[in-house]
Amino acid sequence: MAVTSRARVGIVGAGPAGLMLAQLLTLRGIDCVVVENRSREYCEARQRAGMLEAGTVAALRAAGVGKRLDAEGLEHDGIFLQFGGERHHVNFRELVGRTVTVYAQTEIVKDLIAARLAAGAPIEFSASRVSVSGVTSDAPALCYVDAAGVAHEVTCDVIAGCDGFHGIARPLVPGLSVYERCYPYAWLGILADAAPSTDELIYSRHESGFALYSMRSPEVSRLYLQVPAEEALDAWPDDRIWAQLQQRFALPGWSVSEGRITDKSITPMRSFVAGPMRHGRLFLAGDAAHIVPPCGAKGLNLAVGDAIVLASALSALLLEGSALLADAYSGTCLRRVWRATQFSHFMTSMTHVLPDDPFDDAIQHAQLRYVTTSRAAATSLAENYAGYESPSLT
Ligand code: RFL
Ligand code: PHB
Repeated sequence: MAVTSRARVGIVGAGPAGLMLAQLLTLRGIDCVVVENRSREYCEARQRAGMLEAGTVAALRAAGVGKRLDAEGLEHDGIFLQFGGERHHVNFRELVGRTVTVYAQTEIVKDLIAARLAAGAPIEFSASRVSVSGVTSDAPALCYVDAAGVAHEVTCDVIAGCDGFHGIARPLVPGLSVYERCYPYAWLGILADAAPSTDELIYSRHESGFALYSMRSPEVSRLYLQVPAEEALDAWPDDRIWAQLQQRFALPGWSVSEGRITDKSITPMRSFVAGPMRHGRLFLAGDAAHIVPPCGAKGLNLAVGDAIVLASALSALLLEGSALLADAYSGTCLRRVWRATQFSHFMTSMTHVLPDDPFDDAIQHAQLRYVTTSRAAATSLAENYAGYESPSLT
């Protein structure tokens, strides 16, 4: 027999989308349960995103989790675009009056978990057999077995599927429209104990492939290399990685500072959008509904954006009985998602090398020259990178 209980909102997944939604609902006095199938340690260590739009920073502050972000986040005025042996600065602050901030997803997840636990609200980590039922009824249920092996059935008003790309929520939406593009390359990402030798991120298009220079702190670098899709990690010993990074970022009198590699992984690149993001009383948020290639740094920002829109919609629905925002939720999110999908596709296509494709090569150089010489083109890039129509907490 399962232990039965009630919560207004059942949240599946303790990634940025689920944790931010839980934080915002709690601040509005709406109780929720958060069920996560991985351990707390795993969630807090999973290396992923790092670049936050100004709107995301403002939202995290307004949600009461901005203290460490303000102390440790690295504010950036723009990015460098490198190609043809030259490095060009695109200055967002000057072009659109906004900045971006490097603060790792691991730290946001830690801050949100700490805030929830400090408020006395639990998170069911290491849950198993997580399932959702009755989403077209008035009382959907979230069932799971907790870490101690006890079965639970939580009756809710609403379920939020914040369980990422491989979760259980999206398949519960019938008649989903799916739009997908898989790219013929992947990103090999490393974390290294090395002081970054650049103050802004460098997106470099080189004949050997794309490379991105990012960072996590004044002592830790985060670097990525374009590698073929389906590439094995074994093919990339540390010395090969550093040699490729030195080659792809090379400029006279400048080099990448090297150090001990502490994390290494390969991520496939895909664009994926599924809609509608709602079925009955089930709402999808974040990677559960959409994935963008990481070039352009949109995934985490979209996940936080969905959580903001959903928190307002659920407050109106559950506290005031108004379904207006809930009915508009999917359309509101998908408009922003498609803007970010187009931008990420644009950034990826402009900088990643397709072997033996001279036409694509020439188009890329024409586009890179355009965004680094035309103020109008640079402004468009800056406006999208810094966040176009990001939802805010009001
Ligand atoms: P997440 O982070 O995948 O969290 C989903 C959570 O749900 C759990 N889960 C389940 N829980 C219970 N029951 C089940 N059946 C479950 N199935 C899954 C999972 O364990 C997990 O804890 O999704 P969310 O919250 O939507 O957040 C999305 C972001 O994580 C993602 O979009 C970003 O990391 C993407 N991304 C970047 N985004 C940016 O905005 N800026 C960046 O600079 C950036 N860089 C990146 C990235 C993603 C990368 N990878 C590895 C995909 C760089 C990389 C390399
Ligand atoms: C990162 O710091 O991990 C990062 C930054 C910018 C991107 C992707 C990833 O476009």
